[in-house]
Amino acid sequence: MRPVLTILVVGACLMARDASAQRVRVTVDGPWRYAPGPIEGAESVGFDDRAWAVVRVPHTWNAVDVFDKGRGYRRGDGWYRTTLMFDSAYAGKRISLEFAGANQTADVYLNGQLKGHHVGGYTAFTVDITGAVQLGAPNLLAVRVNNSRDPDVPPLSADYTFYGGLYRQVWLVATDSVHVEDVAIDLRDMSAKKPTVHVRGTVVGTAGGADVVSHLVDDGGHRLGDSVVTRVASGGGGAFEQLIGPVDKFKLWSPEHPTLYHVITEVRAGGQLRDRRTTPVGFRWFSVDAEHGFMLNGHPYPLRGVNRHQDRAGFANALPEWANRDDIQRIVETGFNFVRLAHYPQDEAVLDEADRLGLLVWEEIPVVNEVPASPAFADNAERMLVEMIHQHRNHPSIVFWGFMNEVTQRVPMPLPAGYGARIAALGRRLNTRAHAEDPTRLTAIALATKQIDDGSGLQDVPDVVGINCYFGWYYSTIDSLGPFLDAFHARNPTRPVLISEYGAAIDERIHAVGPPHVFDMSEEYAAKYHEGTFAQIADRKWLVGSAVWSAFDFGSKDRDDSKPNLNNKGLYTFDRRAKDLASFYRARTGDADIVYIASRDWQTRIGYTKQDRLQPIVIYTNADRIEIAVNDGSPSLHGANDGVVRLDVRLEPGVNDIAVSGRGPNGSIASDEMALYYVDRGGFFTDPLSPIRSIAVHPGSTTYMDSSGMVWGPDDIFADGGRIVTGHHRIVGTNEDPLYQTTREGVAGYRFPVPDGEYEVQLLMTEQVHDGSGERIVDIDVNDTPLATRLDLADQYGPFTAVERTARVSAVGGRGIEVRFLAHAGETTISGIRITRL
Ligand code: GCB
Repeated sequence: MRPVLTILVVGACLMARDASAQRVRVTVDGPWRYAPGPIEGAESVGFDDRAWAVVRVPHTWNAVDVFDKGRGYRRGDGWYRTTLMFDSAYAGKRISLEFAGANQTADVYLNGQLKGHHVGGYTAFTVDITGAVQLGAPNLLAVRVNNSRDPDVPPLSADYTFYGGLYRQVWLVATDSVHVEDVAIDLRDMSAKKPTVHVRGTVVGTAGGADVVSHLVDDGGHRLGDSVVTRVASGGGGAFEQLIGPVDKFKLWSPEHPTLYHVITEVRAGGQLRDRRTTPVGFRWFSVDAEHGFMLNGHPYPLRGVNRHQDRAGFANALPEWANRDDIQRIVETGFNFVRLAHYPQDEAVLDEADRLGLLVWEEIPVVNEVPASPAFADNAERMLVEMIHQHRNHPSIVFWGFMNEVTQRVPMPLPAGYGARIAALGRRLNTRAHAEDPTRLTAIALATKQIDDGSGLQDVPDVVGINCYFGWYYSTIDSLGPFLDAFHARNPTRPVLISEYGAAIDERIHAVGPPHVFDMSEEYAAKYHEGTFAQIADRKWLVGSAVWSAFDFGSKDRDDSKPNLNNKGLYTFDRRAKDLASFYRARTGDADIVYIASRDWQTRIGYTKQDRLQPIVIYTNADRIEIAVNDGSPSLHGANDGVVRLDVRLEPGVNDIAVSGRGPNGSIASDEMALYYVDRGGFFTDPLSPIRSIAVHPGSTTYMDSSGMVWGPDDIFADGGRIVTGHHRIVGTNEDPLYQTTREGVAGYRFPVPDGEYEVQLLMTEQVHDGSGERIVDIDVNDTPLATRLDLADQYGPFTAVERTARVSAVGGRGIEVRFLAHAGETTISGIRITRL
């Protein structure tokens, strides 16, 4: 017999004391069954789904394929089925399903009947199933989700992955038939500090009329004020409107003190309490202008923030609630007061946490890059905007509604006539609608620097224009940001401007030896970029604020960086480990006293000579000066420059204890200590008994730590000729892409002056220049042992494929190890050499 999968929604809960006022809101945890579609008849009750996978919702079907080395990912149908049981306590209740997010269209069937359809992957939707539920019998819930590209549905293209699935919670909600359908709260006379809380909403099911009253309470449940009782007449639309206040004793809400109050709205009918809805309230007001930037509660308050994409290692976009909350906690702990939820509405838990922890929010709809002329696209965008505002407007953390990102950057060619004007017209339409839906928030869009002053007029549409600035990364130099901003400000003196994005790749495994270079992907270049960029931002008090791109590494299928399929500009890795650079912001924007040795990502240093023992370290701090002690040496004093102390310390082979301390702005002594490991590879070349058994080198001026902990250092001291070629193409057959992305082309050979003995020599190669056969043909030998004869990487393995060749060789007569290359066609190439003494 086929087991019935039941959801046990406990009837007793509905029958509790205040039976009728009790709302039930529980997750539909399944088990769910899932199968990739399309599947004929999957919505019907008699359909046999026993062969389907058992999954948990939230779920995405793209958790694996978006991270593989192939291009593209599955976009199409996916079916979910589960069974719901309702006991007699549900009789007469209004029962609905709330889908917090399904990417990107969904059809919801109960017992074979289509009960709801939703378009758009990032806003929630509710499906009323009251009439279709059978009490005391299994109810089959089937949901078809589809994440195909639909030219009428934003987003069409963007630098992030459009994972498909029922990827946010599904909630079962049961209420009395008389209940509060929605509530919207805004504050009046806030800036006079005598606020009145304005409560609007609708009550449904009021056949015999109902009474509505709202109370304002603090955290401890104490009442600060009540509305009068409003009679909602039967037969009307059920709308009510109430005032509470003026409230005179209250605490302001701010990131420093996020004091929350609640409005409790109660409905009575037939002499009974039927429903109770709780809505958060934070007493704050804000404004922007082009002179003072952002003002919170009457004071200039520069927004210092990050952008957040929602996906995370191990979950993709199918996050449990805690993971959404955890991200907000991390952002706050890193010292930020602002987040831009890029590039789409995010989970309710994110906003709840932002309210609770005090994080100001820009939330936006996914109108990114491509905007087709289709009226349906524009209608969908507007509907998403309205859904986002209705769903999240009661969160005091939200200050900006955003509606476009870089929409005129990737334009179709040839440019259709009137293209810019059409996009600006859509911008005006969305801007007007956002203000009409919510006059209490400001509007914002983000433009790329080259879209500024493009004549479309788009930049003048929203209240705040965001500019995504990548000076010193995608273009120009780090120092050009300030002059660019000043020129824009001079031309547009009344335009409030926010730096909606700035960032650079931060690969925590890659470290620059010597001066870092743009696109070497090292954390050192990123440090230079962030330190330089932030200093220019902080100097310009007229800016509304700034947001780092981005808080966390995030999925972007087909992006070829040092971490394929990811955008690695996060201050945290995809699995939420803080990169050292996160602490730069703790020092620059956080409140707590901090001294941090920024070498957690570069704990193992290597070198060959005594000079190499002098190693750079960076300290991030908000103390003016700090003391540093290395091992048993006496401490030295160093002044901090804009939160940064940079110096060279002399390390001993082995473990080195570094201790730093300094008095922070709050007066406390902050301190930090860590061990740095120095591996003296010199011994490998001088002492056959050295504990150093392996060395590894690769072309370029960085070190790279692979997943086994081996540090690959620059190869230049061993190489004979050649030039460095770096690309960022994904490499098939390895997880160590950066090792293969840089090659030495045209190298004649290498000499490693090792002592006599037996060695294993491993060569890493890839073809990143040619794609045809016969274009590069090479022989390689190691101490006369042929390792490759007429090797044609493109022909034999295909381009961008990791190739490894290993030889065992003897070093005799003081010859060391010699690797010789001979090209029959094209040039020689090499990506890395590892040598192990046997
Ligand atoms: C941008 C986009 C964002 C990208 C980012 C980048 O300007 O708005 O979606 O991910 O640049 O890293 O290139």
